[in-house]
This record gives sequence, C-alpha cells and structure tokens, in this order.
Amino acid sequence: MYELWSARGSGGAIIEAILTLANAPVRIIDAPPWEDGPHLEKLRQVNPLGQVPVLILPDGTVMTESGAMVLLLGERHPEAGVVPALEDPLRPAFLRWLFFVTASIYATFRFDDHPERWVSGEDCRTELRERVGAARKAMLRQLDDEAGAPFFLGDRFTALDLYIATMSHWKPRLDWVSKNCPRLDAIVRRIKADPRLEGVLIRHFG
Ligand SMILES: N[C@@H](CCC(=O)N[C@@H](CS)C(=O)NCC(=O)O)C(=O)O
Repeated sequence: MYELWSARGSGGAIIEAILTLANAPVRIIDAPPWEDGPHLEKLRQVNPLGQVPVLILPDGTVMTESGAMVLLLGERHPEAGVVPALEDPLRPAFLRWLFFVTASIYATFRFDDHPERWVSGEDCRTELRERVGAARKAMLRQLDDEAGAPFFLGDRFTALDLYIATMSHWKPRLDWVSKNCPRLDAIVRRIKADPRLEGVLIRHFG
C-alpha cells in the first residue's frame, strides 16, 4: 500500500490521479502545508521542505518531488498509461516538458506564495510577487504555444495533462488560463471530463 501526504488543491492531485488510473491501493494523509497544526512537524519529518506531495512506497521509501514520483509510478504501473515508455518516440518530448512543468513552473510557487522567506520589506515582497507572477504567465504561454490536441503531446494522454489540469487552478488561475491559453484550457476541460478522474479532481478543485 502506498501512503500519499497531500492536501486539497495541491499537486498531490496529480499523484492521486495516477494511483487511481493504476488502481493502486493508497492511504491518503491530509497535511496542508498552509494550515497550522501538529501535522506540520510530521510533514517536515518526511519532507524537510514542508511540501506536499510526499509518497511513501510500500517498502517505506520516502519520495518527494512530484516529477520523480511520476517517473517511478510510470515504471511500476505502466497500465496507468501516463508515461511514454523508453522506446516511445514521444519520450524525449515528455521528459522535456515534465521537467519544464516541475522544475521551471511548479517550483516558482514557493517564491510568490512565501515572499517573506526570500526578501524583507513589503516593497521587495510586492516586487518579487509581481516578477514571479509575470514569469509564470510567460511560461504558461510558452506551454500553450507548444500544446497539441486533444492532449499536450497530441493523441497521447500523459501525466503532462494532469499537471496542466491541476496547475491551471493555481495562480494566475483558471479564468486567466481560459482567456490566454486556449490550448491548455481545452486540455483542462478534457481531463475534467474523464470519468476515471472525476472523483479526484472534484475532491481537489470542486
Ligand atoms: N518541487 C515540488 C514542489 C511541491 C510544492 O511546491 N508543493 C506545494 C503544494 S502544491 C507546497 O507544499 N507548498 C508549501 C511550501 O512550499 O511551503 C514537487 O514537484 O513536488
């Protein structure tokens, strides 16, 4: 049995969706990093960054970093169909954009969600928020330019579509994505209409 430390509306939705597609048993532990409580200390014990998702494998191995979890679950549960296999010609593009969404986009939220961790003074914090927000919008536009249809990689559904469906709910939020990133918006709608994922996505995003 897997154990997933997650929180409503977080990137834990991506990992939960993959485990659902794989039909893999999982125990979900609600550990919202943005709420005070005794869970925070426990979360820091498994992930010193205090971030979710954290995936504990059936043998007790702790994994942080959603991109690493996606690749591992893709290997262990190929039936979930979310990671192109080694010989698949789509694999290089998948890897490129998986690292783009995780290392370049997802990683930015820790800066404008918590500017006080990085700079002091309200002016600096406002500027940091604005610059990170603008950089993120530019990256979302780049992602939109590269997006295929009906899925990011064309005919093939992958974990990239789960990241797009999840992250589009975060800043600058779904309304902005709908207006500025029509291809991403179409992917979000497509993923939300997938009956296999309805339970997970409604639980996380309503
Ligand atoms: N690089 C990490 C990013 C994880 C992350 O930023 N998670 C957010 C929730 S969606 C979080 O826990 N934020 C709280 C914080 O950074 O303090 C990953 O891909 O898993």
